[in-house]
Amino acid sequence: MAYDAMTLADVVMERAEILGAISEEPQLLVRRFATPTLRQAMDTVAGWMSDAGMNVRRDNIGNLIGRYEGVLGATKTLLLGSHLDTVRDAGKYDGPLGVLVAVACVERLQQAGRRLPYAIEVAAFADEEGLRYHTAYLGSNVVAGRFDPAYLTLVDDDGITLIEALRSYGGDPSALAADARDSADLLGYCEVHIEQGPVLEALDLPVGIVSGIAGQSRFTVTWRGMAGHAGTVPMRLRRDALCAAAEFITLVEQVAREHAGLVATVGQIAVQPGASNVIPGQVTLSLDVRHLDDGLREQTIGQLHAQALSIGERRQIDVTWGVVQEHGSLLCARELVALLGRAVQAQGYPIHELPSGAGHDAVVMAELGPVAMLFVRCKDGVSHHPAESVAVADVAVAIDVLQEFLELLGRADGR
Ligand code: HGY
Ligand code: MN
Ligand code: MN
Repeated sequence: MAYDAMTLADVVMERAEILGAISEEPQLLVRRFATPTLRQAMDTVAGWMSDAGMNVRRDNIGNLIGRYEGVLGATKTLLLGSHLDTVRDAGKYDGPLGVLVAVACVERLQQAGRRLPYAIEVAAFADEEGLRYHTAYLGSNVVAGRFDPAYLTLVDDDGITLIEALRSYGGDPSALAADARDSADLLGYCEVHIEQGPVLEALDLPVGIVSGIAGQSRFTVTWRGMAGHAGTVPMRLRRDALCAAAEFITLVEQVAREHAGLVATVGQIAVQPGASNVIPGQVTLSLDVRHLDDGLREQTIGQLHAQALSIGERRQIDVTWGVVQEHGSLLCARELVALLGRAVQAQGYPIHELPSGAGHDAVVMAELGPVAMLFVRCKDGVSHHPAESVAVADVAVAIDVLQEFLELLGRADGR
């Protein structure tokens, strides 16, 4: 097989189709943490990694890590990768593209019989989205030594705790701390990912370089009122939890619209008891707030929290505000951004830097060392949706850019 970028890009697209068919549900793509479906996807990628000359291992949270040795005596390692778990009704490329492009670059090295002055490890992370347990980055947190054992008691929608899910997946919860990666040999981490936004398409650019990743805060907000008969309780005597939550949800949108770059989303809501003839007694909703400026994000959260309590007081609804997870914003490492820029220019494209509103495993991998990300144009900027798509020609550009980045890193400071 020729190993020019277009051929490799065709292989990446074929493999993305194969992974896109590995789902927990037949009608839509969903692949959650610690499920047999995720294991099937990991096993599939493990085969491709082995074919590319990589030694493959798995850790106890379910990450898959392929390693391609450097030249004899190489002492450093560069981490590449992304995630294989998905959101619900997902697209095929959010996560898998980064893993497959990284494997393609190793494949090209192997076919050329080449080794770099450092080793390459490609990580397929087991849980970036947090769909099952609502805490993003479970996989990369273990690699970075940031896994919080309290997560083990989290319960999914089927009442299965994380520790039970892990055990049935074949992981050893007591070994998670030992799976943390020593950072002494790391040159850094670089992730290729679809942009999940409209900027590159508007600029007619195939790739862009990520300048930074917006901080994000996730909450669970619970509204407790009083259930009652929909036909007999007069409106003035009601403590309707859903009406209180609805007032808050429209406020979330209104506040987010007040600041450029601020986004706030209520993506999940559960109503109890959930009968059409019963006044809702309890509502639980998710809240996701993001901005590149941590101060503005924190100020917004304080404002929304105070307004939730005020709505609750006025409506005699008990409001509880639970923090699920918070990550500060991250600036990508300038030295790696510069190398990526040279790699982009070497392919004949202008450098365009842009921030990421989406979170990525790179946020956590920054605990271990310098990180960089390369964005790939995606059609209409659509993501977290089955219409998510990339052009094979743009994937070919990403492969060539990453390959050039690997070479430049190998030549950097006389490695
Ligand atoms: O939610 C995010 O930003 C990412 O897709 N996990
Ligand atoms: Mn992603
Ligand atoms: Mn995502």
